[in-house]
Amino acid sequence: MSAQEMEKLKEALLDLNKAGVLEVVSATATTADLQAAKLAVEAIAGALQVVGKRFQEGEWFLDELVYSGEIAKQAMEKLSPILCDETQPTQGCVVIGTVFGDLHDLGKDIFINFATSAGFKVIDLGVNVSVEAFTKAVLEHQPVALGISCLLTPAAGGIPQVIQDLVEKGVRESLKIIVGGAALTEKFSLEVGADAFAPDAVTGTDIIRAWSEGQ
Ligand code: B1M
Repeated sequence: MSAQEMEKLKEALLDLNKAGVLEVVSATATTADLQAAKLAVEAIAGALQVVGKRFQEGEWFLDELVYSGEIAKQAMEKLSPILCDETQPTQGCVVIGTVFGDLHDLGKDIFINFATSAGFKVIDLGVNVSVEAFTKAVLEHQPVALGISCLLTPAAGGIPQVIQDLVEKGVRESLKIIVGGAALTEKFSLEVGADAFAPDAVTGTDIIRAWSEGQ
């Protein structure tokens, strides 16, 4: 995908031009080129940064926020099969979900695609995941790592609650915990007891790969 095509994709999303976005990603998907798909994801994520800024500054309202999210989700669904190469040898299991109170899933799903491509079996708990559901999945699947995504500052307090529950159930020491998402910082993540903060899906995948390999 050329810089021009990336710009076209970004502009189409910022114009809320769903047909234009899907046209570019469909063309990318037919090439089955992993690098091009990654660049398309980068363009979509870049556009969503601008959406967030427009929303924050009162230039755009909830309608636009919702619709841009829907377009991005449909675009990601087209790119997902390329990003999600399941032919790699297995690296173990990871359980992933978005914290309770938070419905954002685009970043989590990108991380899942990358982790799956790196050979992990991913148990996706979805969004708005309760403390009990996180703990139940950890007990059931005994993953190498638990991943928690969080984009809403008011929901971030749910993360230490999950970690505390794992401590109380005696399973905290048996797994690593990675957190990511726009509402979090490395400082907060480590303070609440996570083992790592991932600023992006690629870094997150590198971290869980290192854990899986015993580093
Ligand atoms: Co909302 N939203 N939203 N939103 N939304 C944000 C997050 C916000 C920053 C916008 C803003 O005001 N600037 C703001 C949160 C402010 C805050 O608390 N800090 C906000 C708000 C306020 C809200 C509502 C409250 C709006 C309202 O109703 N008044 C509401 C909340 C609903 C709820 O969750 N209870 C709401 C709703 C929505 C939509 C549903 C409309 C839609 C989500 C669609 C969806 O996800 N299916 C939406 C969208 C699209 C956004 C923005 C514009 C884009 C988010 C996104 O998908 N980014 C966002 C603005 C922003 O983020 N700057 C915003 C692209 C994505 C690829 O990035 O998720 O950061 P990200 O993921 C990255 C990394 O962070 C990392 O990897 C990804 C790829 O590299 N990563 C991980 C993420 N999770 C990871 C987990 C890992 C590892 C890496 O390990 C486990």
